[in-house]
Amino acid sequence: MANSTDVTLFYFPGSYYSRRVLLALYEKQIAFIDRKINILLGIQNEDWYLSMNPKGEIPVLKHGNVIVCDSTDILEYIEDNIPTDKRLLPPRDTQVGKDVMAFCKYLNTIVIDVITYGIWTHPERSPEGLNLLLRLLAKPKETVHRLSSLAAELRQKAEKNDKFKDYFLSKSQHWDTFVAQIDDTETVTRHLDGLETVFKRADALLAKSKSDAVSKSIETWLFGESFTLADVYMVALIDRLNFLGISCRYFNVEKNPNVLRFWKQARTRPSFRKLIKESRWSFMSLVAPKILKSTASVLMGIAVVGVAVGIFVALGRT
Ligand SMILES: N[C@@H](CCC(=O)N[C@@H](CS)C(=O)NCC(=O)O)C(=O)O
Repeated sequence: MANSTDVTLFYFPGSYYSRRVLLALYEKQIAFIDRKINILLGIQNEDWYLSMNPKGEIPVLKHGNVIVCDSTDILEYIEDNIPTDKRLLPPRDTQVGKDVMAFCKYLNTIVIDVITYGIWTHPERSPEGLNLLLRLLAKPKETVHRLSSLAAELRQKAEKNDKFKDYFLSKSQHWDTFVAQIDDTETVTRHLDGLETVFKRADALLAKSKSDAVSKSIETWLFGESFTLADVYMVALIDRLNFLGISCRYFNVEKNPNVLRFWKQARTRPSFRKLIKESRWSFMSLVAPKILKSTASVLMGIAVVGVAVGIFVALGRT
């Protein structure tokens, strides 16, 4: 591991953008101080966090005294300022460097939040069925309700917090618009359909790098034989679609088979294995209180009914 004890990552294990950064850090074997920010509890809206990232978003990377927000900027910063033997971004003045950057930019146009919550709140849109964890959390109506009340809570915070008033107001407006978007089937369908082109393009790139390879047995990626930032972005995308149970729509043995080969290869990488292993447990520890809370209310309900029936039966006997 690179000696990078002055690197701290503020992130949430299940977050799409955090996972890109985690993958890159694992690929480059950069050690870092782990600061999980539970966005389900709104920690990103606390004053200390907003002073670091005025957008109230994760991930954030702190390197010494330097604070970098936004996954794309973080990934580029790591490449330029935390050197290791492994580069994920070929020099920017080469054609391949430009191609990698352009493809990352293209993948950044995907509105992953609308896709994620669009499926989460309407699980019937997922052909493979939601991941078990999401099923435990996905109470469609409750989620829409929670997002709407989140907007109201943020408006209240705006009244009480002068320093970050504008932030809270704009975020509450964001959630209002967002709820309308994910509730609108046409909007979600448009975003889901848009992914068809992304996967077609990725498949064509993967087919080309395979045919350009000197040996057919060599592993190839989006832009040749090296695993690059473009691959990091693509892995994070497929990982998310897989979690939502919708990846089979975009690639399988017949449709975009080069993406299927890519995904099989990617899953065997130590960085991806580590991502899955680490995030499974840390994600569970963050969402477990919520699951336990809902399970506890069910158990409590059963207990109350049980006691009531017991009293009823006992009274009947006397
Ligand atoms: N453009 C940003 C997007 C970051 C982002 O949207 N993060 C989400 C989690 S995946 C977040 O912090 N959500 C919490 C909130 O907005 O309150 C990036 O690339 O890092």
